Amino acid sequence: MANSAKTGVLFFYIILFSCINAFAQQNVGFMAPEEIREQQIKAKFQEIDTDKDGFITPDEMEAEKEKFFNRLDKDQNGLLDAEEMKADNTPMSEEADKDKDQVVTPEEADAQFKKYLNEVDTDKDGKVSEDEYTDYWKLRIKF
Ligand SMILES: [Ca+2]
Ligand SMILES: [Ca+2]
Ligand SMILES: [Ca+2]
Repeated sequence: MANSAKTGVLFFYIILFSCINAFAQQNVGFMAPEEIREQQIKAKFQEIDTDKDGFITPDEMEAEKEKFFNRLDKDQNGLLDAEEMKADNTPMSEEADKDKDQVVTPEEADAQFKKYLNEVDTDKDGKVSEDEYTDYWKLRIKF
C-alpha cells in the first residue's frame, strides 16, 4: 500500500517534470528569435563602434557605409544593381535608391547613411548609443 503510493507520487513528479520541461523548451523556442536578433544587433553595434567608446560617431558611420557598399557591390563596379541590392537583409539599399532606377550610386548611399544617422540618433547628440541603435533596428531588420 505504502509502496504503491510512493510509486504513484514518483510518477506524478516524473510527469510534472516532463510537462514543465516541455513547456520550458517551447518557451525557449518561442523567445529565442527575438533574443538572437537583439544579440545580433548588439554584435553589429560593437563591430561599427571600432574605438569601443560605446557610441557610433559620424566617422565610424562613414566607415560602415564604405564597408556596407563594398560588401554588396559584388562585381566592384562602384554601383549596386538590383541583384546586389537583394543580398541586403536591411531596407537600407532599397531606401537609398531614391530615383528608383534599381541602382544605388555612392551619392545615394552617402545621402542614405546621413539620413540614417540622423534618424537613429534620437536624442540628437550627434552620436549613436547602443540603446538608440538597438531600438531602431529591432523594428526594421529582416531575418
Ligand atoms: Ca565609437
Ligand atoms: Ca555593382
Ligand atoms: Ca544619440
